[in-house]
Amino acid sequence: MASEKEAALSAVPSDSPTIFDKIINKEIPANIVYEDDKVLAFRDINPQAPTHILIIPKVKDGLTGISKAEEKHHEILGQLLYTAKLVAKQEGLEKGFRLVINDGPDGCQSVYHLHIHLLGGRQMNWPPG
Ligand code: TR5
Repeated sequence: MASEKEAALSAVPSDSPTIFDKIINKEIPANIVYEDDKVLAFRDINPQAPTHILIIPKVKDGLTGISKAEEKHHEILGQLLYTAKLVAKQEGLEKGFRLVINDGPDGCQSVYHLHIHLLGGRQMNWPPG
């Protein structure tokens, strides 16, 4: 069976609903760590670090990925980043953390609903793979 990342390499960018819509609508369970009227944050099902959380806009509004951002998205983009900082604090990541946005096939994006990965709880490496 193909891994999530192998699947990403063949994923076709699309504006169709994704698994994240089902999480937003509470149709499938997720380990939610933060929620307000605009933003949802939940634990990644396949964690790449002791803390691995995805921060997403509740309304996609065309934001399949960061490359689709337009001027009208300034506010939600700021809210997503600020939420990442809040959640990092909530998770006790005082020693630091990493934020990642994968975009498109070369970026190894697998879910076409904008999301910020918050990774922490271990020493990160650089350069990333
Ligand atoms: O590869 P990109 O950057 O698009 O990140 C997508 C992320 O969504 C991956 O890290 C996946 O592990 C994560 N993912 C995929 C599913 C899922 C999830 N995180 C939480 N819950 C999930 N469910 C219920 N289903 C998924 N298919």
